[in-house]
Amino acid sequence: MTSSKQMEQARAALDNFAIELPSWGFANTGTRFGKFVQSSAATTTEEKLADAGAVHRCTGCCPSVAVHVLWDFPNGAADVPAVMQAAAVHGVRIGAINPNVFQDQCYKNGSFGNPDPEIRKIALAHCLDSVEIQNATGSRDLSLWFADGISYPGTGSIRARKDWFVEGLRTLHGALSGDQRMLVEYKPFEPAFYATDIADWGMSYIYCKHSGPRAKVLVDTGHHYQAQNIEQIVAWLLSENMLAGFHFNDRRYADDDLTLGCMDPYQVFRIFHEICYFTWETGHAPDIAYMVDQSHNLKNKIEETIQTSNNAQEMFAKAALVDHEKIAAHQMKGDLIDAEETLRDAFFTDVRPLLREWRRSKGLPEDPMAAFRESGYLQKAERDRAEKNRGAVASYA
Ligand code: PSV
Ligand code: MN
Repeated sequence: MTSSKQMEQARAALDNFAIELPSWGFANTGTRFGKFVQSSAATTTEEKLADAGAVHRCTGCCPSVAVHVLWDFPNGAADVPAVMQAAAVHGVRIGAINPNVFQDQCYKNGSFGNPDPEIRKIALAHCLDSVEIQNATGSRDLSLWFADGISYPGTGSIRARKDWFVEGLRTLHGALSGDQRMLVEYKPFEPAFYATDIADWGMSYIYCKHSGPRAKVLVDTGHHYQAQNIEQIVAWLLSENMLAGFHFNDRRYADDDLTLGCMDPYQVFRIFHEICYFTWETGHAPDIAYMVDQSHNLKNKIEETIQTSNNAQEMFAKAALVDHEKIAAHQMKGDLIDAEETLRDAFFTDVRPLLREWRRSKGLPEDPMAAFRESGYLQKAERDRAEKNRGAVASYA
């Protein structure tokens, strides 16, 4: 039986749970084999922000949008006023700034890890320009992902590349000020296939430690080997005060960019459980940017984003329902079955009535998907954008 204290815990958790949406999730993207163009997909940064605003209006839990510098700020800081204005019009904020040092031709052999010092300089300059954008937008987080690595044994010095990374990241860290943070994302595979320069959380952690106190780890749930215990990584990073953000998505085989929780909702729940357990034990919620990183080729992008935010809220509410006193006591006594059942009790509790009640209490639609469908937004977007999307080729796969 769920006690009223647990319900209160879940309501409070929802109050403080904001999910940041990726601007790139609203544009036509796809796989490297094919792109199925959606006539309603956003074709400009303004349209991406409008779509994010539509999601936030229905869900009330997605107030900010992560942006990718090359795709959303093609003219660098000069684009800031227009982007800020569009965000304000559509009722969202600009969130994490993502530099892009993986698409230009010069990055074939890497960016911060490139053996050519001239290319390393170009990559650093782009990241420093991104800090300028961060200053101008007031975004707290600079979110870094590097495609760097080598794809064939013997084709690069793993240690030299590490040293170049340390040098670049340290310099970049020095450009941050105020409350700004630098999030370092890891990924073991793709596009490098032999030795990625930031392949796992240990490497991210070490780079952060070399960089300075503003540098923390970002966990993208799709960036792990099969069967890796992500919640254990989360628990370790929490206990070291080194976890600053997530990129949420689900996967079956690799970095599949599927809807959060579609394959393994229990894993999402276990990740959130570590966070809620930590919050209960320490008396404070960790400072984590919960971001989505998904690109949808098949489902409608806006509806899918609503589905994702709903899944995230459901799993977070379930994790907040865990009876922490009880599970801690069972763990201390070695009551394995009772401890595990305490966790499972929360996971199997239907939180949908609680979510509906929470939404009502905030003046939000009880069913965000139905509200979005009733709004006619999608039909209008199709009408307005179909022509622009005809024959569109995605900018990123
Ligand atoms: C790379 O796979 C990644 O997860 C990084 O976060 C990028 O910024 C994002 O996807 C979009 O390409
Ligand atoms: Mn990511």
